[in-house]
Amino acid sequence: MSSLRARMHDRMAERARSNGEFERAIQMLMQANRRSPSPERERLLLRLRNEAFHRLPQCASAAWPPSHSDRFAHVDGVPEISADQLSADAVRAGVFGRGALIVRGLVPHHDVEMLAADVDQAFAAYDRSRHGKRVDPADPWFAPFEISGEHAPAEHPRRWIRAGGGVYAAESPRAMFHLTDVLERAGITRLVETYFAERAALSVLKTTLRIVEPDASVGAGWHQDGAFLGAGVRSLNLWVALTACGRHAPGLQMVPHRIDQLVNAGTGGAAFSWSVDTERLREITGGVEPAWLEFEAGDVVFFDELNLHSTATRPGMSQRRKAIEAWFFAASHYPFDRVPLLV
Ligand SMILES: O=C(O)CCC(=O)C(=O)O
Repeated sequence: MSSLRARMHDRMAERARSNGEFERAIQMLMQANRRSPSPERERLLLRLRNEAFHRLPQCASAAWPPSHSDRFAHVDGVPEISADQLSADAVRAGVFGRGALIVRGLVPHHDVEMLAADVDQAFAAYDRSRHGKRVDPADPWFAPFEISGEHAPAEHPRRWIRAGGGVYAAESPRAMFHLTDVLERAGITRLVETYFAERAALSVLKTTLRIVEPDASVGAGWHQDGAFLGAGVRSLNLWVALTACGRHAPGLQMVPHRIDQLVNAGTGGAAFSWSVDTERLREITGGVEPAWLEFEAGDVVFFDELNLHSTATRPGMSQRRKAIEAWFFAASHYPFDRVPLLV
């Protein structure tokens, strides 16, 4: 019965696609896949999301930075709210007023369990591949997302990402299907559009499944993601903890105030061209200790390309941490080399 219904939705998707109705085709395929998951359909969904982005009608972008309340002005550290207090204004007030906003318990327990298991599957499938070349075409957990055209990178960065404890979510079609489904069901996709006041896209080359080992040093540099993305983008990262972290497993550290521009990176003793050394960090924070964040599975933190943060490890940690960073961009200011997927 469910595969009959799925086939009906597949046919409706095919018709919508041939009429140029990409977004309807995506909705039909999502419905079909909820009933009867298929690796081919999950790969098709990724291609359609990319095509649908390029067919969006041009529309005026909203005034930026957006206006917001100052509800967190007197909070110490990174402000936090519970899931039932979440609104686009709260995210704007957190991100533009204080650099970030933590939302406790936003992703329901069963979705967290599913996404955490997806991360393991995606890493295992990637590691079974030959450096990113798929060995099993029927494997839903790893399928290279090949990028062609003027924005194609000279070398696909997936190996570098894997070495740093990441696998691109879009290279794990089943995980990406689950992620987009969770975001839609939890109302996060709609919230992000309200935040930008326009359509939003996730990025193939930024949205990452992460496993951080207790003694991780890779990726531990203080950085703003704008150092990779360039100036002038409109981004929002939804960082989701899939396991408890900050005490026994690596969490995040953050500068708990808004920084309005890209700071000079790669200076002094900085380990990377994109990272900031502790001396520069002290100048930026005025000597105030950055916030050390602790999360339970299902907690999230929203921040953008100007937030200065670092993976947080300390001696004696004994557990690994799983997380997803899901980078959204406003359609009108998309950094095209990051490869868009309409949500
Ligand atoms: O998960 C981490 O430890 C690093 C996350 C990060 O740097 C980011 O989301 O930009």
